[in-house]
Amino acid sequence: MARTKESPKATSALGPAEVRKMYRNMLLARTIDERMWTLNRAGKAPFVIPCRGQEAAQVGWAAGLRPTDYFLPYYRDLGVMVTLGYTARQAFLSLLGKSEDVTSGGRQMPGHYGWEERHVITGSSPVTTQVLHAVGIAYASHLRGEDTVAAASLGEGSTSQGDFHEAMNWASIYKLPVLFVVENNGYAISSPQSKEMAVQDAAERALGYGMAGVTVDGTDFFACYEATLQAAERARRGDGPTLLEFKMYRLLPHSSDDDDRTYRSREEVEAWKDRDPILRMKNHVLEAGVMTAEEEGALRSEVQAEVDEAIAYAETAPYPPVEDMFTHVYAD
Ligand SMILES: Cc1ncc(C[n+]2csc(CCOP(=O)(O)OP(=O)(O)O)c2C)c(N)n1
Ligand SMILES: [Mg+2]
Repeated sequence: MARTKESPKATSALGPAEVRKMYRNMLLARTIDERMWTLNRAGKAPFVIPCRGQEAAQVGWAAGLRPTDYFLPYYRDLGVMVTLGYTARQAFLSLLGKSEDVTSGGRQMPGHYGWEERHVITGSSPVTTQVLHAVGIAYASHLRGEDTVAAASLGEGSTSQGDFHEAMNWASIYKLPVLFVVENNGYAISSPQSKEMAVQDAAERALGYGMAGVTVDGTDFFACYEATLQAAERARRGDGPTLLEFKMYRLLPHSSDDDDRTYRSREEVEAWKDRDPILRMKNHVLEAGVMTAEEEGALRSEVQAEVDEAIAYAETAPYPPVEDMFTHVYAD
């Protein structure tokens, strides 16, 4: 029933090559995100749900798990997908609804991630349904005696849904290997946290269910990664689920259809840019000598080139054939 606040750590078991890889994942997610926004503003992509500001937590929690585990990400989790091997090409094929899209063959809305090969379970548009699915998957793993963890992520606003409480209750009673990953970005569209819950930290909700809850600086990759490793270890030992709360800030509007100027000041948004996770990780890799400034610049160019190529590929890729419209919709 531990509840702790973990301080950011700059050290971890990761070697320099792995840290570089994690930074690359964060940069790739950010660069894809930026270009998706541009495509939307140019009228080429109908809907974008940005991840900007949440990359440290997303890459951190995905990297803290194993490929054999089960992933139930939510719509903002591009960083999770990139860490699982999702390429820039795949991201833009999905955004533009092309037939090669691995998440659904161009059927799902953008941000509704699914990838059978990597154990990513497709999500529904009603928020929080994925946490119940994670508990069911963990229960099945437990019955089969498998050593796997199911991790579901959600926003802090979604922790006020009934589904979340039913899922935590059941998972804790049966000590199931589940991680409830809360990406707390301070808002549920226009509602600030103070109008979503009467507690300071969403992790406090774990106490009522007799399970572990930790609050972590979600802008610090290392803190997120380490906290996930610890929670996964607890789950695999049979010591039950953990509610991981990563605190961060959504640097962009909720979606490409939202105007955040109506509910938050520009000063507030600007102030959070000092804790931009990409900036923090960049400072770390330079200060720790993981990369030189030249190498860091070259990495950025490499990622930009990958994204340019991916957009060109996805724009010319074919749409699904019309005769596929009802596949998977009705039983034959
Ligand atoms: C059950 C349900 N209610 C409302 C919505 C509309 N909706 C979509 S996202 C969202 C905000 C969720 O906020 P939060 O959980 O904090 O995640 P964030 O978008 O901030 O990452 C809402 C209300 C929905 N999709 N499903
Ligand atoms: Mg939120």
